Amino acid sequence: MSGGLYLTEMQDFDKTLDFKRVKPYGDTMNDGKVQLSFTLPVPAGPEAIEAAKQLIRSMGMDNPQVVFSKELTPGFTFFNCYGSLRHTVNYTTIRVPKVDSRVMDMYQVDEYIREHIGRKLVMVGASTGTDAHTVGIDAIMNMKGYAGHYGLERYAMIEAHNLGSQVSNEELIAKAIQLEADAVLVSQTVTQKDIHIKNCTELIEMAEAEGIRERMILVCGGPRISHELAKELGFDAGFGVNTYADDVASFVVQEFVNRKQRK
Ligand code: B12
Repeated sequence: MSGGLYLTEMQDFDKTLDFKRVKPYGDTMNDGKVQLSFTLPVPAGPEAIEAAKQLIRSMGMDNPQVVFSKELTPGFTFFNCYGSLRHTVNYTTIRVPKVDSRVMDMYQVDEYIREHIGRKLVMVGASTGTDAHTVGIDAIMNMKGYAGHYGLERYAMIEAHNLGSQVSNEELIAKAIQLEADAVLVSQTVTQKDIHIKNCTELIEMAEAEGIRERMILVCGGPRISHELAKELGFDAGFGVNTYADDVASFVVQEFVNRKQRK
């Protein structure tokens, strides 16, 4: 179902729904109900509960309710609360930059490569810099894949090389040149002190200095990576949480073919 059609059907379903003034939904449309939990560094008791309620009001919520509170350790209280949010959001004006490609499954990607490219595509991936997190890049590349989606190593028409974690940008670029990679996949999980920005910027600068930037499709991914950020940093695409190999492979193969057609 297309997005526009879906919105119309939703408004037919409930006439009080206004996509220009959307509120959280609990029991009834526009009730604004929000559930939230937090900890305050104060002793448990009636004063703690009142403090939590006052905070919820100052967050823009009416009818604050503390439905559960418990001392975590002396001097700290945990709360589960409800409130009705006064704020609304204009959903109709929201535009989020997204990777622009048709998502295909593994079999369709392999078939697309056979038909439009006629040879295996080489993809080299790594978690770079000091980043030791491997689970993200493995989810995309390892044969067994992630959440029921096979990884790139399983694709018949993709030659996937997973270099693992803590790979320096020099090492990744050298390997990409040696393997004549068509795509380089960078994973960044740690973002403390903006280390991911430094890592990614350095990679792009090195790729440009080596004269390979235009020859390769550069993709970045990680839980705090958005397509918008990746583009700003000089990558061709960025992928965040809940990405599967299908998404990445689909983007790379279509971008590869589009580039050939533009030449
Ligand atoms: C497991 C884990 C570890 C393990 C890693 C083991 C391993 N072999 O990977 C260990 C214990 C080693 C570890 C260490 C550290 N960790 Co840690 N870790 C985690 C944890 C719990 C889960 C991460 C994970 O595996 N997620 C599951 C995967 C599947 O999800 P994902 O990474 O988001 O990947 C998906 C997408 O992002 C995307 N994707 C990811 N990469 C790529 C690449 C491409 C090309 C594409 C297309 C897509 C893509 O696709 C994936 C699948 O959908 C998170 C907290 C959390 N719950 O997320 C903290 C977390 C990431 N760690 C954190 C920290 C701080 C650290 C340490 C610095 C702690 C310390 N002080 O020592 C060290 C870092 C060491 C280092 N040098 O990097 C912080 C990061 C905070 C930040 N914003 O920087 C987190 C968020 C915990 C926290 N809340 O503080 N960690």
